[in-house]
Amino acid sequence: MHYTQPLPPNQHRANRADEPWYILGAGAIGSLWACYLSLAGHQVRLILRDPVKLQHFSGQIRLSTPTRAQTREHTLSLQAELAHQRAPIQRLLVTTKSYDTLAAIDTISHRLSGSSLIVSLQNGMGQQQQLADRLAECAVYAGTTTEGAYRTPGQQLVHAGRGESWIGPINAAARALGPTALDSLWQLPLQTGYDDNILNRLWQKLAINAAINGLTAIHNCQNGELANNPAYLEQMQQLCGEVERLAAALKQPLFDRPLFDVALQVATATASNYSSMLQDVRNQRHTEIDFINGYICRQAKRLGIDTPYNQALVNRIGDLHPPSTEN
Ligand code: KPL
Repeated sequence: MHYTQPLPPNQHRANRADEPWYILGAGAIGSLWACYLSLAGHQVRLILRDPVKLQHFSGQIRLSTPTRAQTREHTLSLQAELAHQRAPIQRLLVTTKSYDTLAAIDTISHRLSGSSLIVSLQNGMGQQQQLADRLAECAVYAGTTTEGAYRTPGQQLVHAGRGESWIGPINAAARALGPTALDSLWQLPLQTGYDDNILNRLWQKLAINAAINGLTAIHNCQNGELANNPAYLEQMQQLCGEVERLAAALKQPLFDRPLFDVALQVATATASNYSSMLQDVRNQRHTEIDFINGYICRQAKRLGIDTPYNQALVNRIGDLHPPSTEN
């Protein structure tokens, strides 16, 4: 990871709190944050890359939040625009798929400056560092979330599962600004914390995704089915062992108990979920395999560690749907 010295604060910074939040990647997670930011009174603008999508965007998102007692419904009016606009972007949430990050950022780079705040909230690993390198003059934060959200065919956004999110700095400019620059995110009614050592959180999520997502995709099953099938459990055990060996070699702490136990607990707690990778495969979209198990394999190769189970999974998923590859 490259760290750079922060630029001196400039006049834009003082007024950043009034600036709109731009959302790059208006999938379920991006739309969820867009809705909560809008409900909290912030200006929000979705950045769409495709003129057809912009044409079809109704200008509203219907957010449905089921709780045990009732389902709350909100209809939010949101603005959307194309990337090539010129208005400067001071606050940006990046929620694209991991493999799309740099291409998406390139479409708006002319709107970013040394006073822009960037927050990546994505699965996978590698793209956050690429973002920090590409936008070294901006304050770049990265985060991870277990909030569950999906869109229905009727364009409703369902906030299906309450999770937690962690955000922290990944370059020197963000480290210098610290958490207060992101006050608007902490004030949302979502469980979100600031962690200076965000890399650790990213690794924990990466390890869990490496143990669950690809397996559910090749076996075409819900997360909970992994826990009930001895053959799947054996594969999960092997994947976890390889990830743990790599983490140990990198001196990257994971959990205070075996990864397999944690992954099993997550698979059981999210038993009825279809993992994001299975959803991608079913919808014939690119998967994030290259930024999850693929990342593990690339790092392991650098250190001469064998990861046959992770590599086999990358190959199998590649056969199902070619991943969008990154270095
Ligand atoms: O993060 C997930 C994903 O599907 O991407 C898990 C934790 C596996 C839940 O489905």
